[in-house]
Amino acid sequence: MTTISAARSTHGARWTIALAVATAVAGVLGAPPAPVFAAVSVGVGDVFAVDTHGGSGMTEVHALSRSGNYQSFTVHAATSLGPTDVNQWTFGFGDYDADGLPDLFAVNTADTNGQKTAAHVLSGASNFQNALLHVQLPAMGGANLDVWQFAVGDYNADGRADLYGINTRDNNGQNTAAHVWDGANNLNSFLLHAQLTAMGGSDLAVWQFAVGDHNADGRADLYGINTRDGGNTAAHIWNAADNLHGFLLHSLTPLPASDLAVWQYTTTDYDGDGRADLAAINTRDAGSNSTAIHVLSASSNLRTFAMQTGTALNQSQLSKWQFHGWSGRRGGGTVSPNPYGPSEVTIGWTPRMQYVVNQLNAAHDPRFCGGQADGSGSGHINGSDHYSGNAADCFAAGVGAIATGGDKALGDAMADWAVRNAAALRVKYVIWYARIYNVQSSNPRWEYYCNSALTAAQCANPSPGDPATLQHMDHVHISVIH
Ligand SMILES: [Ca+2]
Ligand SMILES: [Ca+2]
Ligand SMILES: [Ca+2]
Ligand SMILES: [Ca+2]
Repeated sequence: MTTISAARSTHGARWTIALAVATAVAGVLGAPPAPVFAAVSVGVGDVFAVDTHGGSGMTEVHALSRSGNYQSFTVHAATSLGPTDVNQWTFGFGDYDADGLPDLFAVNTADTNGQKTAAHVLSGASNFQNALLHVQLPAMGGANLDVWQFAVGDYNADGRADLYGINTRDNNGQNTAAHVWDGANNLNSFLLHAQLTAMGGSDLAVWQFAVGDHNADGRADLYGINTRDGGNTAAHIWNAADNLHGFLLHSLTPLPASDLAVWQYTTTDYDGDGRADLAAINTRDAGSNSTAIHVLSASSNLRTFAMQTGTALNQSQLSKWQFHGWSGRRGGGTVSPNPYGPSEVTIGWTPRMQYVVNQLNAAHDPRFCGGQADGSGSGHINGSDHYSGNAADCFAAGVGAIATGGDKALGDAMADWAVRNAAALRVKYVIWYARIYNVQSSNPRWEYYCNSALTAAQCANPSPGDPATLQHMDHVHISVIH
């Protein structure tokens, strides 16, 4: 195995493209060890940009960073898939193997000499190198992408991403129909066939479809974008919980009518409320001389912009690029204000802390939460909020482990959730992965954390076991105001 890394700079961002090249090693018997790749590092609200003819010679995945206001990238990956033709291939992102990381779905609509449609899934855990699945879709021949559109989302809230296929000319052109292949059954069976309510046949030169969880019930709903509703772009959302029969929303957005040769629509949870916001991508924004993003918030019923900006990606062409948002492993739900006042208890959590734990369990499903101590001394430092029931330790990895991969992504998501909802939840501070966020600071931000029971060297490089736990490499600590 030889690993070649190439780096170049643009827009101040570091581009690192790692290519793994298998080579025979003379004199070594047996199979070479499996290559180990760093997992994809992506945040909720990021927007993936698939470059079908990347400079590496492969289909590449890049991701524009939400936390960087889309002025920087979180991902640059040359996938194990060669260059692809957007007239034949289409893409989506979802968590196929339930490890918390987004996987790349690549759909080949002209497999077996055009006779079949096939889906390839490349794992986020391998930075889109290793194949999790290659399957020909049952009951599908080849598909014409002028008629069919594909999208990825979790239809049945089992934590595994499913594949949606939209046929805009079902029933001899009289209807638009949605089919959903079950991720938990390796896309070998269907979860749904449905003709969309109040839709005749549709024209993909005018309509675009995307999926995302609009109402935070964990099920990915179908967004239909009509780019020429009078002078505006309109959105309609069919409810997954109602088998895409009833509507969740009809919205005339503030976007003017748009040209699908230049604009693309996707969903992403920009504001982290667990509801999929609509991202309108203008690939040829003259004002910023870049690919621009306009985000319409789900909480405003897609009527208010949460963000409009040029990005770190130059102007692009939809004959080469495709865009898809990332809303996280599951919806976070809407957080209502913590109804409980401060109080002291001798055993267990205060109602205020218990409320946060309940909300976190619903939003992000930690391995377990603990850390309610009775004050008799249980390893926590003197004065710890644990002794008054005002702190919880919620584990993303095994106790004493240093979280990696999906465990790290889970911890990141839990910590990010606690910080973003700090005001509503009455959070005082959060500690995760050797960083602390003190909400009550005059300048609240993530800062380096070193537990007082450790030396500086141990803090900087904690070993598995107690040092890893003390540096919060395995769990997220949340304290509430009391
Ligand atoms: Ca995954
Ligand atoms: Ca599913
Ligand atoms: Ca939903
Ligand atoms: Ca949202």
